[in-house]
Amino acid sequence: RTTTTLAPTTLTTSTRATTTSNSTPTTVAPPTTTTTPSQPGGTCPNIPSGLGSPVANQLNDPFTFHGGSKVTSKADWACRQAEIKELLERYELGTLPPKPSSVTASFSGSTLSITASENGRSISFSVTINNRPSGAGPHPAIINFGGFSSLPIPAGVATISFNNDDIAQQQGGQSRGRGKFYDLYGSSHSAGALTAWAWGVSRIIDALELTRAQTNIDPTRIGVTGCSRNGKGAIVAGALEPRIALTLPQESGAGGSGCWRIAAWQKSQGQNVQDSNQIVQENVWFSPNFNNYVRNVNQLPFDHHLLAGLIAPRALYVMENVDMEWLGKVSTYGCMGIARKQWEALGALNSFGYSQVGGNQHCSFPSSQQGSELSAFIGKFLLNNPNAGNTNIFRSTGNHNFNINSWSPWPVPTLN
Ligand code: MCU
Repeated sequence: RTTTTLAPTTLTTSTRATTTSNSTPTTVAPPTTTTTPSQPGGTCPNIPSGLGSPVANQLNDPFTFHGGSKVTSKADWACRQAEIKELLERYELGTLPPKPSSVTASFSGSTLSITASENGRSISFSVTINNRPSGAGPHPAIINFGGFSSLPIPAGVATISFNNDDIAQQQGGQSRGRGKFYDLYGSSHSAGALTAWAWGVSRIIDALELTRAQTNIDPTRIGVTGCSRNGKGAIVAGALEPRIALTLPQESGAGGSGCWRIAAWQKSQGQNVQDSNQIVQENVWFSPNFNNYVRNVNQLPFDHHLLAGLIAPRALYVMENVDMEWLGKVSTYGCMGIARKQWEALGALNSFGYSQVGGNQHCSFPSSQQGSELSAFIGKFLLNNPNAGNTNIFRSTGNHNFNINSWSPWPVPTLN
C-alpha cells in the first residue's frame, strides 16, 4: 500500500503507479488539505477539504462554489475557475507546476529549441514551426499534438509540431513517470501525461514570447489541436493554459470532451463505452490519485463539463464522431451540451462549438465540419476576421436519448 500527502500545491510523497492493462490500479490516500486559489485581486472563498456531497444523475453545478456559496459575477467566475482547476489537479490530473525558474529559447531554420530549468535540473526539447506565412505578421499558429493533424489549416496560420510523447510517454502502464517532464520534476511527480503535456504547451508559448522577433509568430493568437488521445491533450492544455486563444480537440472522447458520469450511465445501458475504470488501466493520462475515484465518479466535485469551463469565455470548438460508441458519443454530446451553459452565463455563446458528425474514419476530418464551422473558428479567433461566420454551434447528426436539462437542473445566472 502506498500513501500520498498533498501539501497545498506540492506532492510531498508518492510512489510510481503500477497499473498495467490487467491489474487493479494502485490507490493512494486522498488529500485532506484546504487551499485558497491564488486569484490576483479577487476575494476567493477557501476550498474546503474533502469531496463534498456526491452528485448523481446530474453534473456538478458550475455556479456554486465547493463550499456552497453562489457564483454571481465574472469576478466570482474567475475564483470558481481557480477552484475547479485546483480540484481537477487534486483528484484527477495531478499538480501542474508553475513556470520553471528559467526558460530559454532559440529559433533556427524552422526549429524552436526550448530549455527549462528548475532546482538544478534542466531539460531541453524542440518543436518545428511549419508553413510560416510570408507577409508582415506577426502571424497566428496552431500547436499540433503528435505533430500531425487532419484539420485543414488555412494559409495565414503556421503550424507547430509538438512531440508530446517526448514530454510524457503514453505507452501503457509502464510509461508512468517517463519523459522529459519527469526528468525535470522527478518520476514520482503526481502529474499524469495530460498535465505534463499542458506544461509543455505552456513552455512553447513562453518560448514564442521570447523569440517573437525571430519567429514572427503572435503568442496571443495560438490554437491547439490533437486527435483522440492527443485530443484529450488538446482540451486539457486549453483548460490549463489561459494564453491559448482557440482550443480544437478532435474526437477526444472519454477523458476529453466526455463526462465520467455520463459514460458510466451509457455503460449501465449496455453500451461499449470507455469509462473511468478502464481508462486508468489502459494508460497514464491521469494522476495516480485518480485511481481512488474511478469506481465511484459520483463523488467527484467536478466532471469534464467543468474542465471545459476552464476555457470559458475563450474559444472552444469540439469535433466528435457519432459512429464511435467507445468514445462516448452520448457522453460527449451531453457533457458539452451542459458545458455550453458556462459560455451562456458569460454572454459568450459565440465562442463555443460542439459538432458531432459521422461517416468519417476516426481522426480523419469530415468536410461537413470545414466551411461553416472550423474555418469560422480559425478565421474569427486566429485570423482576426470578425466576419468569418457563425461560431455559435451545437449540433449532432445522432439522435441521442439524453436530456441535457435534467442532467443540469441548476439555474444559469447572467454573470457581469
Ligand atoms: C479516443 O482516444 C483513445 C481512447 O481513449 C483509447 O481507449 C483508444 O485505445 O485509443 C484512442 C486513440 O487515441 O486512438 C488513436
